[in-house]
Amino acid sequence: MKVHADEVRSLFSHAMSEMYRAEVPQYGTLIDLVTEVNAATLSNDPELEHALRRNGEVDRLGVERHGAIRLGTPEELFTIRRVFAVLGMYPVGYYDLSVAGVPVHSTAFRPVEDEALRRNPFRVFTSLLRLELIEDEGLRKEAAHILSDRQIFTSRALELVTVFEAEGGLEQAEAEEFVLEVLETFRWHSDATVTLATYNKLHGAHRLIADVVSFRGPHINHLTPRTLDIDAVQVGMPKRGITPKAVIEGSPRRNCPILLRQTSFKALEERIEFKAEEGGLVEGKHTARFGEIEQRGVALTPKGRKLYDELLASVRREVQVGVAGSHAGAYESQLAETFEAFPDSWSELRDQGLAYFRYLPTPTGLAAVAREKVLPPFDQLAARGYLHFDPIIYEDFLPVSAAGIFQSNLGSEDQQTYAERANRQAFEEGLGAKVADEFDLYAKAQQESIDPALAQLSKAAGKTP
Ligand code: OOG
Ligand code: NI
Repeated sequence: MKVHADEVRSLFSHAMSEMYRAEVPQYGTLIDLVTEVNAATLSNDPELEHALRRNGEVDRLGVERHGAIRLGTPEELFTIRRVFAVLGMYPVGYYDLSVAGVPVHSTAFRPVEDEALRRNPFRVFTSLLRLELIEDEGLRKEAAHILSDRQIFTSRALELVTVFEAEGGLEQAEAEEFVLEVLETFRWHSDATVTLATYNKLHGAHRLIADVVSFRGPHINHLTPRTLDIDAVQVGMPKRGITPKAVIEGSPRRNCPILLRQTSFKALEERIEFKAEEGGLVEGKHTARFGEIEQRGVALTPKGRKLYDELLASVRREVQVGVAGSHAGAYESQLAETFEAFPDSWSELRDQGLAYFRYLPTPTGLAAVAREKVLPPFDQLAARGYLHFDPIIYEDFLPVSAAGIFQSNLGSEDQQTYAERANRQAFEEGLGAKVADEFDLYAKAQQESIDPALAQLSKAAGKTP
């Protein structure tokens, strides 16, 4: 019998978490802190606990996390899409980070169906290096040559992808083997494939280029658990010896969380063995891996997102936070003040069409329509208490936040700008598929809750829907 992709993804996300915990001790500390904060938040807020339970989110909370990798070539991107498909993960969204001085563009591989998201929402933010943004032609060619020589997937992983594609699934033993094989692609290597001199040249062009080109594979650079109270975790981190970045990315703290708030802590500095020009090995260091936490809120409609983007842009025009954290206080007060313009109750967010919700008929509503034998128009149902609505959680990423996360781990010396901008078409050509539109997915999830809710109410009213 074939194993369900959701099951393979759960095995995989668990294996990744174990690997990362063994490799990066601070990740384990962070997981413990997040687990404590989440338990405390749920016990202090029974209403939140009920809402999460209705939405099937309580169970996924403990296993929920995202990771990130950076790939070197379009061929790697093409193959990773096939690998993630075995795990029930598909590319959603296009993120252009070149505007923020990071020479990559990205997508997020994630489950897309409600049921799959409930089982395990594991996501991987996947970036592709844009070598065309390296100005020095010699270096660009050298980097391309180094990358063309590497194979980031094991041959058995590739075989099993082919089996999956031919047979529409993997058997249990194959699935377990696949997870172990794919783990190899994400593993850290403390030995570089290049000389220290080449590493330094690549590093001079951009630290990220050195990170992608100098190693055998796209090591996972962070794994991020989801917290229900990011402010509490931010405050709790220093007490456990972890220093977070100066400000939390995203909206300010609100009653009704929107989109995504994130914070990270600095990469470890790790010892690396480089090849020596004269043969043998030479020791150096490299920083790539870091920690991050996130709090997820309601998915916004295009109208809501436009408002969010405008408010955030205005704050960032007013106050720029330095890499070392200067002006962090001013930024936070400006953010709080500016976001007062963003409605902060579920009913306003819904009435103004700013966010997506999942609907359920209420017992009151079912009883009332059964008595009255009529079904009031849709837009009156929530106001009358016939329909209950819960926020649909944002499952994606935010380019401005992602740029802030990249930058906080790169350091000031790497701030630069690139003339060339988004190139979604080239990205999708490499990927070998179109990326899904996140708004379409949320609108569909909302509609898929409205349809059965209305059918139930119609049935209670004695009408055929
Ligand atoms: C990815 C940074 C972006 C997020 O959560 O927005 C990211 C990277 O550093 O490779 O992970
Ligand atoms: Ni992240």
